[in-house]
Amino acid sequence: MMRPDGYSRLGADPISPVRGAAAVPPSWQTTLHHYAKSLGNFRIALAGLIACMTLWIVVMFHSATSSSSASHGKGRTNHSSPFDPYPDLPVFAWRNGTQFRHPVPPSWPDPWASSNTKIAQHWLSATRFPPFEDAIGVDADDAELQKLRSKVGIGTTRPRQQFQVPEDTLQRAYKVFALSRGDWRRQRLHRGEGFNDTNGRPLQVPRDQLFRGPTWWKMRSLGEAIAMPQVQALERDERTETQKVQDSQRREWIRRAFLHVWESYKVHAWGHDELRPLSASADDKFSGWGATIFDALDTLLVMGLEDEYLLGREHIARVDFTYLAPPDPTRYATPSEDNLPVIGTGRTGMLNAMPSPLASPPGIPTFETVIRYLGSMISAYDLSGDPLMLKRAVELGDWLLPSMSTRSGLLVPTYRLGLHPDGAVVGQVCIAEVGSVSLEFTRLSQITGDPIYFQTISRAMDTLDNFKAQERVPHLFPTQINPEEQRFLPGVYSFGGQGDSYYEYLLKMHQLLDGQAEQYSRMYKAAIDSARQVLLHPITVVPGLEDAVTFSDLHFNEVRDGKMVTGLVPKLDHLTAFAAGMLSLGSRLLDRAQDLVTAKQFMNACIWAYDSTRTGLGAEILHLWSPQDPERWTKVRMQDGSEAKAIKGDPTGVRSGEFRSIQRPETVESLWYLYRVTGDRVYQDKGWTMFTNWIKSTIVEHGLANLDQINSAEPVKEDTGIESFVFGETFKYYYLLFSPPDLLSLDDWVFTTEAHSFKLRSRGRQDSSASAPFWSGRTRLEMPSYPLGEGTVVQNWARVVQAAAAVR
Ligand code: DMJ
Repeated sequence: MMRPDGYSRLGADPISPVRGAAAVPPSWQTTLHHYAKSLGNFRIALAGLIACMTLWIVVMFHSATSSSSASHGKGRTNHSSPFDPYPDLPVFAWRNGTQFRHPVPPSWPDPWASSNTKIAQHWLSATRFPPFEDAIGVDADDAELQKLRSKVGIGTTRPRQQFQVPEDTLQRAYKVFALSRGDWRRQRLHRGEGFNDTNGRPLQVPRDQLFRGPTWWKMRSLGEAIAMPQVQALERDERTETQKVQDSQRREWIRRAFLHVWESYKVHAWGHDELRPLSASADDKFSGWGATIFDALDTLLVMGLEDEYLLGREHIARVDFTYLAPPDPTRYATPSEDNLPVIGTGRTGMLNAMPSPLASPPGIPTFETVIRYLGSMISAYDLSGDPLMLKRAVELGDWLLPSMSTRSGLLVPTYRLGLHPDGAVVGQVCIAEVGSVSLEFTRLSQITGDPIYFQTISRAMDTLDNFKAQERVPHLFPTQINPEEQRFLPGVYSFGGQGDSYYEYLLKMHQLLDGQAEQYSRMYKAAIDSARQVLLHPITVVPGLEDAVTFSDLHFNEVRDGKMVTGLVPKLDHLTAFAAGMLSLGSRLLDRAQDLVTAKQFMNACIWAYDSTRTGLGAEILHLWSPQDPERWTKVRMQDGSEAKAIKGDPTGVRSGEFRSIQRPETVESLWYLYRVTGDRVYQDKGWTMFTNWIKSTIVEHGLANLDQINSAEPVKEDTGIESFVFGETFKYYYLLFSPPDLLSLDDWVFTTEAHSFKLRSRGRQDSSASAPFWSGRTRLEMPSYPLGEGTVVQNWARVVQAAAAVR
């Protein structure tokens, strides 16, 4: 399955050959022994034997990977290795495994002074974005800047003035929708489903109709809350004055870069999901509810951009969650007064038979809707106490509840609001999607006091906890599972795309619940122990790169050419980079010291992935050479005329890659966790270098462009939408990396997979309306006087254009 954000990442390369032999480590023998013991009859035992053998093969591959590290990493030759065609030649190695140097740029007055583009003076100048009072340590008294301070906290423009749909045209459109739904009603509706007769909107499935699980399922009772160990290295801000100045200067550039894109979004794409920065246009990949505004809400609050937040909340108040806009807005571009679509009086066609460019998507992407839309509103509520956010989060949460009204409790991946699965089977689903909506629903229960959301996700988590698989990598899940087919779990086991946040949420649920449910820490610890054995291995194919590990993908029992194949595909996937942050958080919360060592080693690899390219940006995926592949070596002639052997690849050690960048957050996310957990400023400098390289390569007049060919001197800028997570995650993590340690301390807040921060009850108050750490009170945040959910301008126009097309 390919997700809209290009999430799906199945290894494109053939599975690495499984060769070599090594003793199975005792821990694995024990695991496999227990595994076999639990198998009852002969058939099961046979299946178990096959599973054990495949796991044994995996372990052998893994051991071979580990043993080869000693020879390459240190540049020694290995005379006996069958995988080295030039055993007698010395190894050629770059320092830190990279031929490129990306020095730490200055923080002030111009980080891009050495580049040709006048970024600091032009796009990010103080004239466009006046700095905050006291926001920067130097130039704070500059007379020019003082004059500009009247604009503190504001962007520079109003959102695009959009032509409102005249009321009578809108009403006619609603009538068409109502008539068309009447057609649908003649088809069979399920229990609890229905439509509003006047406007055709779906009705919410009543709570008492929801399928809450088979009678044997009982909600586990929660235990006592436990005192969580301290996560952050420093309790107080112990930075020197010089460090504070430098941090504030860096923060200031990040704020201006954010505003550069945000302003452009306001002018060219307001209300749409994403801005396309080359054509200054928009797209609607996530239902057309304005994903960028939602995802940006808490970043606006954290950056102190309160006026921008007020604009955003006006939009949130109007979004109609029951309506999904067609994905390409150019097909229903906002008409003008003299060009109104005519809604005829002829026969009403079925809306679902609409020509495809005008058709609404069949449903919402449930997981994305939870992490981008629901999570952002809960976070905005926790940060500001804004009652509107709570109200709309509850509304959306209620719409989403029936998506888990399935036999297993796992969510329906593409869900039509108002539909009631009523205990139906869900089929094949992605583990990251079904396993990582728990934080959002749990926090919703905490802030409302209504247990239904937590109960609903608990049933899904119990299904995952109780999986009865005979053939499986213990405690891990492949990226695709079918809860109705639990016995065999072949497929790709990964910390990357489609696997990632399932593991992340086990740990963070433990934190959010103050350890009240043992299930989450137990599942997390078991999963990480297993992943350490089967997915984690040292990077040995990059001479000069010291102390670096990666989490590769394990392809387990996949059928290829009629044979079952198991093997590790050595790689470094940008999406896996979050794991360094997760492991460092877990090392503190669950007292797992070795996980912090691994986190640092994995961080080294992720930093190398940026350092080793020409742009200093990280690729989507790097497929690494297998340390057992003799083809990886080539002979090179040194300057002094002697011969040496070098590992192929650019970057060295990379066999092939996807050299695209959609400005993902995972690497800076982990830098931030490691900085907060260790207090080591080296992670800040790495982040600063990455940030300046990012802006240098991507900045264009209307935003920051996604790139192709990032490992070339001239990367190709793409006119694809800027993902909303750039506003919600990438910018926020960069900003926090240079913020005082008590700004969203990891001891007080837990971050969702979309970087939305939820208040921890042990430290903060349960009811956020009483405490609003990120709202100054200049404006009182009250419920709007107009009705909520009436539709944004974008939605209303799309509806009118659809209605006009539906009446023949
Ligand atoms: C985000 O939408 C979330 O972090 C998700 O869990 C996976 N990746 C993207 C950002 O890369």
